[in-house]
Amino acid sequence: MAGNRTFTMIKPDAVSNGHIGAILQRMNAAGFRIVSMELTRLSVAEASEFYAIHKERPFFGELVSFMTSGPIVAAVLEKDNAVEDFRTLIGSTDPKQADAGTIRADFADSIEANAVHGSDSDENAAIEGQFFFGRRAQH
Ligand code: FUP
Repeated sequence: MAGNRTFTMIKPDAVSNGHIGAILQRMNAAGFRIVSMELTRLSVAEASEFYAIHKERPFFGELVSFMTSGPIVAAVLEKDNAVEDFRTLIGSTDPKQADAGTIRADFADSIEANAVHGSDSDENAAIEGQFFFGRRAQH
């Protein structure tokens, strides 16, 4: 059965471009409830751990430096079928491939500076929510 929680980050590009409010509005309008949320900044160690699955990829160093370049908004969101529905809402990783009307199509600058993160599985949603919020992700 699909879970009802996902984890998101509004990434440094979208925060510095002033899109926090517009992106949260899209999430709420699509039926996601905010369970936990924090404006914070990742250390190099935290970004490296979060993206450890990509550590052998050629873009890893640039990804870590981008994700630590400014504040992010981390949040746990709740909705039926949360992981899949949220990935539909944000669109493809590369904004040039993202469907019209998705968050990445409308707010992302590039495949790296792609405005938002969304968990890719229920298991990773739980791991990522725990990584940021610990037991507070359980509210
Ligand atoms: P997604 O699940 O859509 O966030 O995409 P991935 O897990 O494939 O990638 C995670 C992050 O790595 C992306 F958000 C941005 C970065 N990335 C690049 O910078 N270059 C690439 O070619 C692919 C991903």
